[in-house]
Amino acid sequence: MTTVQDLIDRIEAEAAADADPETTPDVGIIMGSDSDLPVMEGAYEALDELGFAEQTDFGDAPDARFTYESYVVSAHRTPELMYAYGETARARGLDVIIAGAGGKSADLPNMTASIAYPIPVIGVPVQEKSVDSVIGMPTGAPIVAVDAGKSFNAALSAAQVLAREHDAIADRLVAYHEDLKGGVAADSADLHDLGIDGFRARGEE
Ligand code: AIR
Repeated sequence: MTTVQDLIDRIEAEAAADADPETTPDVGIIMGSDSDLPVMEGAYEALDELGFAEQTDFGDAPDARFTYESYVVSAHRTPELMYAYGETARARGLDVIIAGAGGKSADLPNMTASIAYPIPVIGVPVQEKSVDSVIGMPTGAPIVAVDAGKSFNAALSAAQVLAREHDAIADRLVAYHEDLKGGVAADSADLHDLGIDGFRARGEE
């Protein structure tokens, strides 16, 4: 069975490999527990929608130019792994980290933000009660965060960070927003033109 030390050894070896940045994951998704997955799934959904591919083997990048990876990392159960992940983020070629945690002591995002600094960390409070512990950082120790459960938005924010360097991602973000606008326009016209009963019937078809 894989141990925490195995994972630390793995990511430290990857950090030492001096890999071509085009082959390393661009976004790292970490979460405090696999029980956070139902909430964190929005981040995967958004990245997939923007054309990112999942990289499951650091040494074997998928064909897609932009990629993400993910791990379960607990600030309290595996602090050594959290430290190693944050500390090696830059050397492993990550450009931005999305970190989600739940409960009242949701410390993975805020601690990772300090350890991985200056790599930006986008915190996802998995529950409403996690918001304060994710965003409550002292002056000089920044974190970017989304509202409780908004992992989809966290991924869009991560893409915005990458878009400063990569026009292709900026184009995908703009196209995504145009789609959203189109959806609202279609709903608006249907609500008006079909009337409320017709609009409800549309949803039942
Ligand atoms: N958590 C895990 N390690 C430290 C913290 N704060 C969080 C997880 C999850 C919650 O504790 O992010 O939201 C409960 O985890 P579990 O594994 O008991 O379901």
